Amino acid sequence: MISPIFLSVLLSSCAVQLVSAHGWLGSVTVGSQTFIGNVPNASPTGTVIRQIDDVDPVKGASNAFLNCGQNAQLASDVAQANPGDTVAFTWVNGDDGPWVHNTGPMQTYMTSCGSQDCSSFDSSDASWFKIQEQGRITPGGDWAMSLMNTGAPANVTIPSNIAPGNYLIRHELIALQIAQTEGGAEFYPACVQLTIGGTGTGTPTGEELVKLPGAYSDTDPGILVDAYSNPSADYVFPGPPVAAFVSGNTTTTAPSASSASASAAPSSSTSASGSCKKRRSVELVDDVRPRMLSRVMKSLLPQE
Ligand SMILES: [Cu+2]
Repeated sequence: MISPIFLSVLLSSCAVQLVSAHGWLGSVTVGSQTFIGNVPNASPTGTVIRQIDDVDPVKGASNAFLNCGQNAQLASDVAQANPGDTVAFTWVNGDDGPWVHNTGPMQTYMTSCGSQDCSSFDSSDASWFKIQEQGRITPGGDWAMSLMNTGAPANVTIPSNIAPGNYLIRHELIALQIAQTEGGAEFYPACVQLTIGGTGTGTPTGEELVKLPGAYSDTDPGILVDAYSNPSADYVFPGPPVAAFVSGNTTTTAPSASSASASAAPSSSTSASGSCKKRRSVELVDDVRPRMLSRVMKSLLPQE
């Protein structure tokens, strides 16, 4: 029998951990070089990932922070990359454990920083083009985002024919677990500063360029959507189509499920972070994973 006092202590200690249900871009590997992101709100050190100040999702399609994430700041460094390189985005939750959400698509955009180094480029009015999008792994199956629950990165290929220059690459997760209500979709954008070499000539057309925010509406079919009622329905990606020059785009976002754990980035897979999710309304029902429950929480729940 659980005493009411014990239960209330348990629940209030959970309350302070709710922040762990969200997350941020913890690190990125560009080609063979890995860069660690600054913890939100921590004193920044040199990196190529623009630092945010809040692990909570960006809410609302016209939110200014849709651009590069919550109050994103310029990063001091720039990663060198080449056309065709893999950029591996490793998202973590608020406690540095693996990403917790598993319902929703991922998309990747780029924008030119022009002749200037991206470390001084204000992207708020930038024109972005899409280079990648991925929804479910198989029709009616799990979303690609779920592969990151093991700590695996999402792998995106820099277009093999992209023109050289300074670019921001913007990876975006859209968590849809409460997106059946307008304004419920959770946006997690993150920007990485690159300089791309090579001799490519690929550029987007004018019609393929969009503003962020600006490209989405809260009522877009991929943003105001019940992700559960009809799993085999085609997902309608918000924003523009992938730019036409991105030929041979291999959108192998995250490794296949069978190899995910083998290639997963180091992570504390036994972390009890996010252990309180089952106690939070319907929003997180979808995200509950047994390994994320602490032993104590587990003992309070029906055995699965
Ligand atoms: Cu979250």
